[in-house]
Amino acid sequence: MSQSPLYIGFDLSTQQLKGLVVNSDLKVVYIAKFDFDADSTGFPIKKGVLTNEAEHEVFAPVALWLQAMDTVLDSLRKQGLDFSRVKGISGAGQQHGSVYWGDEAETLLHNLDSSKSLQDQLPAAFSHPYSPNWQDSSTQKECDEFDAILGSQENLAQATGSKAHHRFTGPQILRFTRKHPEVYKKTARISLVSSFIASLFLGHIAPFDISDVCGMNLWNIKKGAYDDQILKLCSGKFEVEGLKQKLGDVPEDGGLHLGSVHSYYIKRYGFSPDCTVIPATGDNPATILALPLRPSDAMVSLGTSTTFLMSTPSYMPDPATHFFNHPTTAGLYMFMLCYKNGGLAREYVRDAINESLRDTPAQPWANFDKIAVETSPLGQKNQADLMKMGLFFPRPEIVPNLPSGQWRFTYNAETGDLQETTAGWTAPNDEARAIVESQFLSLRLRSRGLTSSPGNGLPAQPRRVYLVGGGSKNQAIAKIAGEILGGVEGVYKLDIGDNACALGAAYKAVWGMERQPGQTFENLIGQRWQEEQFIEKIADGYQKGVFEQYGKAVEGFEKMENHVIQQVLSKGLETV
Ligand code: XUL
Repeated sequence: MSQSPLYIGFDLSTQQLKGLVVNSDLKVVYIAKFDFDADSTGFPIKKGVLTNEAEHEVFAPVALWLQAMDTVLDSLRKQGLDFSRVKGISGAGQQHGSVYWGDEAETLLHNLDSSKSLQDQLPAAFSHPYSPNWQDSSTQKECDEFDAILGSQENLAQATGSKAHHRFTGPQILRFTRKHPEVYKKTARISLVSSFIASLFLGHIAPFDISDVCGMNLWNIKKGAYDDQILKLCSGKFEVEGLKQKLGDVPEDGGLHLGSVHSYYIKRYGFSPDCTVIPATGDNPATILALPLRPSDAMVSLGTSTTFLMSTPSYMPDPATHFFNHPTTAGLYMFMLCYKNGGLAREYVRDAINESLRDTPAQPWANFDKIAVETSPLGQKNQADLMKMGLFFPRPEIVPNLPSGQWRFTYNAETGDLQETTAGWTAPNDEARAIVESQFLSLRLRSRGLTSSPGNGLPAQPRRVYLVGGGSKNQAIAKIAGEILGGVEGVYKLDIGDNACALGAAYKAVWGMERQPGQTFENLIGQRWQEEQFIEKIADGYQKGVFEQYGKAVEGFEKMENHVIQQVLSKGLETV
């Protein structure tokens, strides 16, 4: 058996912990999973979390993650992994979650006893047994204070990459100082889920990752430092210096060697003493590391909700979007759009179509797809027709901030006239194309300033569009995605199942350990990535004429959103 090096990427997400092992050629050689609901014992969790509905709190027991780590390491051993070959470890953590360590944490981590499990030894290291989860929405008051501290949401977004969000760690910490002041006082350090993973392997508390720190509303991205005014707010009635110590420094290099794996892992699992811990990052930043994503490439995750990720040299924050430092490459940023709606909205239309046809096809999307593809773009049979467009939100939306609802319009691209009307709409058939268009027009609207012309006189657009997640199998969606977003090289399906975050983390470890001085992640991974194994072109991207027509529709779409926002504001409807 070859002794070539191996690398582990852990993905600590909401519902499971995964450990995925790759070799230097990026080939996956082992995977172990621990499903929190199905495999854990002793935690009354549901979908990985506990809730306190009265206060809109969602949180996870940290000891559950220790049990998961013990089991995943055991499972890798049982599968035959020779841990002595593992040269690097990194991870991906659900973003925004925070872990509160007590005074004894460093000592307990340092003195880990290899005859015992992590779960046996570390629960006493935490000042608080729970980690607030990204689904928590208990921090409205704190978000209002964060949004106001620099004068406006726009200013907060300019400084930290995002306006205040319930789930972001800064507002969560401020609420923690108020709800648990005694515990906060006893808290020596605060980790993100990502730096918690690194801390377990280092045997002392690891610093925050340069990308994941941007999910806190505390880090001034342009200055490359915490924002003093915001930290002051976040420390509540406590000393700001105390908070600074709890947060710690943030190294800039995402491939930094944080240190060797703690002797606990050497003795208990046979890790090599030169196995090195590389900063773990957030799950979304790790996702863009699952392939050598180039600036101007876009990734669209079509799950229950839609997420759009791009690597870009431009920093153009806006309250509706997120910017993070790129997890590996200084000078680049990760742009993210995180919708609440997505798959569910498409499924409602799919079901309405099947019902209207009194059909239950073996392939439930067959009718939806056929109708969506047969309908002409924007429902225009010819250029003189009005464009049909709408918003379809079965759940309250945050991009933009609107309550649940459906709104249908017609738009005259020549005169700019926009009318809220269902006249001319044939429901539900016209909605098949309209709903997919609505979702992709929103992506184009919000990412259009970040793309540039690929040359040859072509308009600004992504180079490639990669689709991931459940909806990426759908050819009709892929076709419409290409027509709206463009993509000079086309639309691709990225076939890595649900392993994107763990793969990205493992690749980060490969890069951290094997890079030549100055070699970027994109360069190293690009040289080794066998794209034919992972991606398949499923639709054309840029199509002259259609792309430009959708460009006009984006103007109408923006007008439509603003119209609905004004309407909602004037009616005083509650948003999220
Ligand atoms: C991103 C976010 C979620 C979590 C999921 O801002 O809150 O995508 O990272 O784990």
